[in-house]
Order: sequence, then C-alpha cells, then structure tokens
Amino acid sequence: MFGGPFDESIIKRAIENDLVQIALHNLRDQGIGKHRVVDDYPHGGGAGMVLMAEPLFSTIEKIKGDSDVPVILLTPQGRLFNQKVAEELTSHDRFILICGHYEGIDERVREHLVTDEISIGDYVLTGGELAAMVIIDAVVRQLPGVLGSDESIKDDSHANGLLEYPQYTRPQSFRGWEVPPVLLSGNHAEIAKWRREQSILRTFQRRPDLLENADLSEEELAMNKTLREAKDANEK
Ligand code: 6GU
Repeated sequence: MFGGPFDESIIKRAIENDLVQIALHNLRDQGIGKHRVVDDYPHGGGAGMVLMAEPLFSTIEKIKGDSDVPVILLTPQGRLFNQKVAEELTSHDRFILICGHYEGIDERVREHLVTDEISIGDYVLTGGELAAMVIIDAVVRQLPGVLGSDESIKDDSHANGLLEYPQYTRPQSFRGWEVPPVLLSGNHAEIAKWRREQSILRTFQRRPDLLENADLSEEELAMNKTLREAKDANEK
C-alpha cells in the first residue's frame, strides 16, 4: 500500500535526498509458527480477529532496542491529528507508527508498549495504513529542505491557525473574471494586508471554530467582532 505515495514527487525526493528515512516492517515477519500467524479470536467471543501481543512486541522491540522512541498506535480512538500534532511529531528524531487492523489489537499492547494514540478523523478506515501515510506526508513536508522554499510552509492553511488566502496566477483576466487589483499593485504592504484579511474572512466563513485559537491582533479581533455582529444581525 505504501508504494504509491512514497514513490511520488515530494516524499520521494525527501527520501532520495536523505532528509527522511521511512522503514516499513511487516508484522508477519514476527508471526507465530509456520504460518506466521499475527491474529487470533477474541477472548470472550465476538466477531472479527484481534492482533496478538507477541508479534507486535517483538517487531517493535527489535526496531527500538533500548531507545525510548515514541510508539504511536493509529486508531479511531486516538487523539485527533491536526497541524499542531504534525509539528509536534517533527520534534522527534524517530517515531514508530503501528497500523492497527482487523477488529482490534490486544489491549496489553496499548497498555505496555504504546506511548501515544492518534486518529485522523471521526470516521472508520479499514486499517491504519492510510492514516500512517497522511501523518507521514504532513510531517515530512514540514522538515527543513523538503519543500522548495520555506515560505510556502508558513503561509499554509492551518500554519498560523487560519485558512490560507486566495491565490491567483496568469492570466489577469480569465473568461472575464479578474484578479483582485491589489495583487497587481506591486504594493507589498497592501498585498500582505489584503491576504491577512482574506485569511481571517475565509476562516470566519468556513471554520469559525479555528478563530478561537488563532493569534489575532487587537485590530483583527475587532474585525472578527464586526463580522460576527453583522452575521448575527443578518440571522435575526
Ligand atoms: Cl488512525 N485508523 C483507522 N482504522 N481508522 C481511522 C483512523 C485510524 N483515524 C480515523 N479513522
């Protein structure tokens, strides 16, 4: 499953340039018996299979040795992944992601091996692999040197707690739809001001929940208040 995303463009280049190393480990290599079994029926009965503790412990102990690298279980029960968590993960030299599968994993793995649990959203995936790819992508693009210019990271949606401002490229007029004149003015202060306002406006319209934690100046807080009052008045 990991071949596609890691063999493409930015992540591929990051790996080739040795900015990141991604190692895949197959639980089956530590599976039990001739058939390399990794799962078994749940004690107490019920549907589905449960990943056994032994293959997970031996796989991960082999990877981490005595080091205390974080062991993160990917599960819909984990804390919600977001840009802040992505930034937090970049602070570790290494981390291990466990892709849960089947109906679940033996609780002793959670209790005695796992140090963190992450979910990528309130929906259920068939396994943790896609979640791992999402997390790796979001983390790797933060690493120094991975993106062309570090500029593009700081303006990202969510990087400053706001959604990104609208972007335009050539032509200036497309099917009669014009680029906002301020962007053609060459006035860098005005452009920065317009973009900041657009970011706040867009966040207000689409994700007002984000504004509660965004870092706004006095003036911007006042703008937010005006927007909210106008909206409330409209709804009355
Ligand atoms: Cl991390 N795993 C699975 N299986 N489903 C999910 C998830 C993770 N995050 C959201 N849904």
